[in-house]
Amino acid sequence: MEPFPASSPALPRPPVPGSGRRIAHLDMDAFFAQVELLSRPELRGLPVVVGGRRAAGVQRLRDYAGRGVATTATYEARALGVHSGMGLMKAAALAPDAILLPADFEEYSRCSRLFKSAVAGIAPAIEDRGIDEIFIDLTEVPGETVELAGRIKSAVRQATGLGCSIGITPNKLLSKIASELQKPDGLTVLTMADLPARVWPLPASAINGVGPKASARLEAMGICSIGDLAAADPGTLLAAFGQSYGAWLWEAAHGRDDRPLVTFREAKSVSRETTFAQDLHPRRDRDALTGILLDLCRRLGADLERKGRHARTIGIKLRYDDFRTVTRDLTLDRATADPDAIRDAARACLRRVPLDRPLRLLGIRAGTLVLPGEAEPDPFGEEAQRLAGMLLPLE
Ligand code: TTP
Ligand code: MG
Ligand code: MG
Repeated sequence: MEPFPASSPALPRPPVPGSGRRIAHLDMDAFFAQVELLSRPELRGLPVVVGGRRAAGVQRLRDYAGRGVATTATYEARALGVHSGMGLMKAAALAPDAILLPADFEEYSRCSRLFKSAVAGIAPAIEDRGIDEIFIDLTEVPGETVELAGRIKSAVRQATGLGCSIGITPNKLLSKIASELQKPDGLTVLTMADLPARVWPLPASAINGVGPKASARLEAMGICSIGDLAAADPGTLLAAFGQSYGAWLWEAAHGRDDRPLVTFREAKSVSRETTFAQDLHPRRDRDALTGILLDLCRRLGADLERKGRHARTIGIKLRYDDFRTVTRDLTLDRATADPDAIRDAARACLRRVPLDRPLRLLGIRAGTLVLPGEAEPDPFGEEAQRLAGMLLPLE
């Protein structure tokens, strides 16, 4: 077994990737189906499948005809063999009495934002991995691991009424595997010492990044489990899969993964811009420009709403008729997705650029995206970094 270096308890240090980290992966259980059950509690405990057309409403799976697929199914329906991505006709053959509900993506997005905000209230360093899952860096969050995970699960349930499963390990790769191990309502904490007993017996395809093609090739080489992969000759893997993927496979099988979390703060900005059919003059075409500005602000606000993010900075981009481009931006006191607040910020930026010649293009950008209501001040922000910097010379 590889020794796993623990961080020094005596000195607070900035976390070193891969050493002594505490990374959680949280994944909602049967997400779309659970959300549906919130408004239809009478269906709890029954096999329920989400998919199909909205117009069809609620029906028995046996009454479905068409080419739709299941987005997900409750664990009761899974016990009958139904799973995500399965054709609904095939699912009907396995579970004719199951209830089929149409999908309501807006509601799932709303619940997604709610559970992520609830977690951010406890642990703000979050990497968004999609509608129903996140990585959370718990390294710097005070509290014993199991107790902390319990608090996170309660906060998610309180905010949404929904259950989730959490895996906690030293890195993202293992946490993603661990969160699956005891679904639903699971909590799985693994250390590197647990690797042989808990991870090596799993199929190689349990590693995120080993798809059907790679696992078929591995199987053809006699490598079925993660343990087989860990025991394989690295040279053989390099020869079969190439330098980079081959080496990665071997590292992954040994549970090694130094990737940092990509948190919201590092996430990209969103922007909207428009090039005019004809150049517009800031004074002569003032009304047309105002209309375009308001439209861009509305769209940008809707983009942020859809992403479930608020912006801390708003910027503008102007291109003049001679193709010179200028940008200005403004940091807001409060993060926002409100089109009116975006418009006010954009106008404040516009007052800081010369508006004396025709324009070809106007753009608006929302940066420093955060979760609505995300705890402020940011514990991983300037102050924490300044402290980390001050402590560095002691190392
Ligand atoms: P998953 O997290 O993969 O699945 P799940 O939450 O339904 O079930 P569990 O995690 O407990 O195993 O996906 C999250 C949601 O994404 C899921 O509820 C529906 C949607 N989805 C699809 O629409 N199509 C798919 O093929 C998959 C896998 C998921
Ligand atoms: Mg899920
Ligand atoms: Mg998921």
